[in-house]
Formats: sequence, structure tokens, C-alpha cells
Amino acid sequence: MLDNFSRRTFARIVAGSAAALTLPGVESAADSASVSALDNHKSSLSFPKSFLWGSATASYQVEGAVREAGRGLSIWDTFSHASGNTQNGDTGDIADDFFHLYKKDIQLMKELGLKTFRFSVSWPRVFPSGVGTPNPQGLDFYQRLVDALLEAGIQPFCTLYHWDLPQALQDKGGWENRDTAKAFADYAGYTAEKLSDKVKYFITLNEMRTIVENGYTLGTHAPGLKLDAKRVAQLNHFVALAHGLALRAIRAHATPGTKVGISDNIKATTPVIESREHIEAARKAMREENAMFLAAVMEGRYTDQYLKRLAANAPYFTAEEMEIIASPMDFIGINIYQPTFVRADDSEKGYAVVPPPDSYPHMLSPWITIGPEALYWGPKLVSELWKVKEMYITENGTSSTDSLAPDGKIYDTDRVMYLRNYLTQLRRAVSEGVPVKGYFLWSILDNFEWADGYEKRFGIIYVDFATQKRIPKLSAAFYKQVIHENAVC
Ligand code: PNW
Repeated sequence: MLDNFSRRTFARIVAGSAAALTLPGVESAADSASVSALDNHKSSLSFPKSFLWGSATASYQVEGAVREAGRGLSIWDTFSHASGNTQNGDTGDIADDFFHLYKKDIQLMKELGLKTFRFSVSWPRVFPSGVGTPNPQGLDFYQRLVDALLEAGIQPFCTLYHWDLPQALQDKGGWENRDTAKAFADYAGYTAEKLSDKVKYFITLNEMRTIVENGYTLGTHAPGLKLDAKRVAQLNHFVALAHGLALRAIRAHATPGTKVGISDNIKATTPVIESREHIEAARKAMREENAMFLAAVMEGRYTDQYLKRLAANAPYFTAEEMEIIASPMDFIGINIYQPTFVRADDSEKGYAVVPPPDSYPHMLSPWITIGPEALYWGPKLVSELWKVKEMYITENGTSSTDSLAPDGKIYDTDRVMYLRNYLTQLRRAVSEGVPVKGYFLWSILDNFEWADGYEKRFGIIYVDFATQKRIPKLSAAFYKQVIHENAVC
């Protein structure tokens, strides 16, 4: 990596001295000066050669075809079809029809120059009732998808759980039932065995925090439950256990050399000011604010403060379970959309989380407060705290109004602003040696945004849901250039 940067620096010095020796024509002087200034600026924003530029989706958000090829029902079919749960009563019945249109969409990815694509497998496509006999047609779809990606020169990253739990398992208690963790491991081992000849990277669970908080605490996501703190803490533990069991099952069944990790939406603790005391506070907060998952997975224990906070609501767990949860991973994926600001504090914790003031700027989705530094501090603190050697930003991106201009195009300058600033901070981390090896923009296509239905668009490619027409947005042109130049532009 350093090699790459120093070669560029050398090239810049050579280019600079050559320019000084030639006398430019009067007319082009200003032009060439600004172009070379731009070149210098860009080379200072470049990424290592092997950096994996990607984009991400999830099965229920894009596939549609919910009643095809033997697929069983998931909790999202049930939840989205019940009234009042999603914006405008939207469902994923058709979504982007990716199940049928994937080849065309991969063509679009290829035109952008994507090096990798993160998709998720729908558990009820592979095991319609969660356990038992697999449905060969389900797996067949993912085999064709992987083949098409490889043919386009795109490295597949496979997530095994992005929230579409088989309804049959929810009927038996879902993640509150310890058997679900075991069922997940069986499905994960089976699927990895079948795909790992062609897929090198597997992610067990996507966003454990969202599964537990939105699905079982707030009730805003499937299965729409609002459980008490004790039940939540216990199922939180089973979700972590599911990750560990699945990781071991994948290792037991997949081709040697397969890499396994996680995608967690950590609280990206960010110092309010970059001073020694606030940075120290953010470091402590990274561990404590992520004690329910990432710290447990990395350390094999729940922090003392976490257990103290939960008191009588603390989960029941065994030493053996904690060891399973902490089975060594090959990489960590983190999803970061917004910062969690932290300041130093005299309290026992030694830090305080600072909620955003009402006037704090955000993107179209109010929860996406703008804090590009989160993409510097998030990966930096995670890698320092737990000595991580390989990391990926498995999601980052934003919603935008995305209205069609009179010329039929979408000029999403706000999304470009967001991406440019976040990527600049990511580059800052990478240039300091933080081992982030790739970045997945959420998302390649507008899609079913869970409870927000189709109203919040996150794609860099616009989807007209009535016709399934795709229109690349300005942000797609921006990302194409970033990938092409391997630099923030
Ligand atoms: C992630 N929050 O969800 C998911 O992994 C994607 O499926 C989703 O489409 C994307 O982000 C955009 O929302 C999140 O409230 C949902 O902090 C909510 C939050 C974070 C992530």
C-alpha cells in the first residue's frame, strides 16, 4: 500500500518538474494549471491498488418472485402484508424483480466497474420451512447469480441472513427460540458447502442490532414485536450464538480458504472534538456501546458494565456458548451511515453519548445525520481495540428525493456530496494503515426499504417500479469515476 502511494508521489514530483520546464502557451496556462492541481489533489485521495469497490443489496429488498420456484414464506411477507406496517402498505412481492432481471442488472454493475457485489441468500428459498428438506430451485437461483457475477468479473460476497427469517420458524418463537440458532447454522453450512467453490466471502448475519431492536423491541420491523427487556436480552444472546454456530458450520462444510465474517451496524463512536480526552472517550464508548454484539464476538464475554446495566434482565449464558460466539473470524464488516458523537465525561463510564441537536443536518431519512468522520473513527477504533487485520465497510449510503429532471435524468447532488465526504474520511483511515480492504455502497438499485416501503430511495441506479426501467443517477457516474480513478473525485 505504501508502495503505491510513494510511487504516485514520485510521479507527481516528476510531472511537476516537467511542467516547470516547459513554457505553456498563454491560452492553456490557466487550464493546465488547474488540471495539474486537480491531478495532485486526486492523487492525494487515492486508494490502494487492490481496494475492492462494491455495492450491496438484500434478497427481500430486490428479488420479488416471492411465490416462485418453491420459496417458503418469510416474516417479511407476513409483516408487510399486514396492514399499517409499511409506508403505503408496500410489500416486497415484486420489488426490483431482480430474481428475473439479475443478468441485466449485472450488466449495469459491470458498466460501473464494480469489483465486488454483496447479495443475500433468502433462507426460505433454500429451506422453505427453515429446516428439513432443501429446495433445489432456491439454491439454483444463487448458483446462476454467482456464475453471472463471476462471468462479469465481479467478486461475490454472500450474506446468509438479511432479515427474511422463514415464517415457519417464527411460528416456533423465531429468535427467542434457541433452536433457531441451530437451524441457522444448518442452513448456513449447507449453503456455504454448495456455493463456496465459487464464493470466497461469507457474512453470517446482517445488523444484529437492527434485528433485535427494530424487530423485537420497537416492533417497526418484522416480526413486529415489542418484548420486555429480559426477553430482548435473551434473544440478543441467541442471535449472537447463531452467528458463532453458523461460522463453525461454514468452516466445517465450505471449501478451505473460505473467509467468514459478520456485518454489524456498530455505533460508530466519533469524538466530538479530535482531542486526546474525547478520542479516549470514543474508544471506551466503542466497546461499551457495542457490548451486546461486536465486543462479545471479539472478546468472548459481555462487558461488566453491560451486565450491570441489564442487572436482573441479563441473559442466561454458558461459558461454552461464549466461546462459540467468539470463534475467530477472517474479517469484520461494519455498516456505517451516521456518527454517534461522544465526549469525555466524569461518570463511571468515562464518556457520554451526545445526541444530535434538533438543528443537526441530516439526509432525506432523518436518522442519517451527516458525519463523514464516522467513516474514519469507526474502522480506526474497531481495528485498534480488537487488533483486526481485515475489514470491510459492508454498507454506507443514503436516501435522496431523486426526482426526475425535465431531461429524464436524476441529479442527486446531495448523495454525491454525502459519498464524497464519507469516502474522503475512509481514505484518511486507509492511508493511516487501518486495514479496510473494501467498500460496499448501499445500494446499487432503489429497492424495498423495509418499513419505509418504496418511498425512500437508496440506489445509485433509479428504478421506475411501474415499468422496472433502470436509470443510472448522477451518483452512479460519480461512483464509476471513483472506481476508475481508484480515488475520491
Ligand atoms: C440497513 N438505523 O438498515 C440495512 O442493512 C439495509 O437493508 C437498509 O436498506 C439500509 O441500512 C438503509 O436503511 C438500517 O435506524 C436501518 O440506524 C436502520 C438503521 C440503520 C440501518
